[in-house]
Amino acid sequence: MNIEKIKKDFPILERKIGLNDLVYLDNTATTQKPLQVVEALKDYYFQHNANIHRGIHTLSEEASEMYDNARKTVAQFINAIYPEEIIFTRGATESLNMAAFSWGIPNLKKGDKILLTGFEHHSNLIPWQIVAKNTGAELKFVKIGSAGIVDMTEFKNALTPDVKLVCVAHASNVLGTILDIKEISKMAHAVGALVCVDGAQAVPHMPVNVQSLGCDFYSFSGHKMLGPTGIGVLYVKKSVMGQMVPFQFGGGMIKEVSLTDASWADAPEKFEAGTPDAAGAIGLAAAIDYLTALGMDKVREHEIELGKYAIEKLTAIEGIKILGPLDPEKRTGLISFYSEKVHAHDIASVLNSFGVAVRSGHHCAMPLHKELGLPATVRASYYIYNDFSDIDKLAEGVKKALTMLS
Ligand code: 7TS
Repeated sequence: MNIEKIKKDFPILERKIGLNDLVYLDNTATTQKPLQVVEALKDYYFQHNANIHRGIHTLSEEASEMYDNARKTVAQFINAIYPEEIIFTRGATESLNMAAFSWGIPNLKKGDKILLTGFEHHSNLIPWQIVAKNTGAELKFVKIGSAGIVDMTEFKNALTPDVKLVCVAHASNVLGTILDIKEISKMAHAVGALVCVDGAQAVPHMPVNVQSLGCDFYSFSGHKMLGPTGIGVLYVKKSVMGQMVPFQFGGGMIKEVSLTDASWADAPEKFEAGTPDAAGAIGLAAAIDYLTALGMDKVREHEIELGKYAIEKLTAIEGIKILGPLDPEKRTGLISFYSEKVHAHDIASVLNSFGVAVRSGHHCAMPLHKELGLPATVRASYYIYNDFSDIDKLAEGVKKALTMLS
């Protein structure tokens, strides 16, 4: 990948933070947006803006077609069989809440188990806590090994016949660990459980093929993959969609309405009540076109190279400990670390004074941090526009922070 050329598509990367060039290493939280995505939004709003599927005037027809095409683009990107399997949401959080409320509450009961890992993001934990409270089902957790890796034998043993749903992150937003979803789907289906995947940290970083993964639900956010904020996706396998009830009610999702009753449109409209974020979907499709032109296998290769380099640089710093697997092939594009002497927020603050943007804290994975006995960690996360010099600046900044503060 030609990183210099890619950087030119991201005007924000020319910014200064104080006197320093911006080094943006907070891509797990959100990525920056290329000109092509902003141009697609501008073109939509300035040339085609109308409410979709509601008018027969030209603009409404154009906007509707663009929105429908965006759904097809998403379906192709993750290799869903039917575009109707793609439900647009506000983001991964809303997607997971939809899976929980539309499928979990009506289909689970007392005695059923929901299986998760101990490293789930709060967005793939709390909705299931609520489902458990409302249905009497119980949550069950697969332990994470010391190297941040989930042992497949542990997973298999946890898959008792009372497990009706497995809800796991494809990649952890703290450890970086990538789970073998294909194997998990096979094992879960063998005991009759469905599989719901939180792909927020996977889809932006690696080729994802929902048919080959074999999962039943797959969620992700547009803003973590060059797209706009406020748009996300819940993929639901067609054979499972019939088991779901609508998540929200109102315009756009009905077939027939009387004063006292209503019936629902077919999916995906059934799950997209109200005026959808057409601009967001079109912006997401532009982001997907951008990533597809680069090649998702190339994106993955680039992140493995950066990961290898970042692990080398950070492990060489005395007093720094890295979380998650040390093999870059087993992790996605992020690296979390800590010092026993200097608080994560202080390291992040010193890094910021050198223009290096990272995140510090519990990264919305408080149970994992409690399990590790750490109040907070620093997380550097890289993407298509980062290069080795960004990792050098990170490592230099961390060394300076340790010298200044310990
Ligand atoms: N799942 C995972 C694994 C995530 O990392 C995130 C966001 C979400 C779900 C929720 O996505 P949202 O777009 O709906 O907010 N993770 C992070 C993070 O690690 N730092 O900021 C947001």
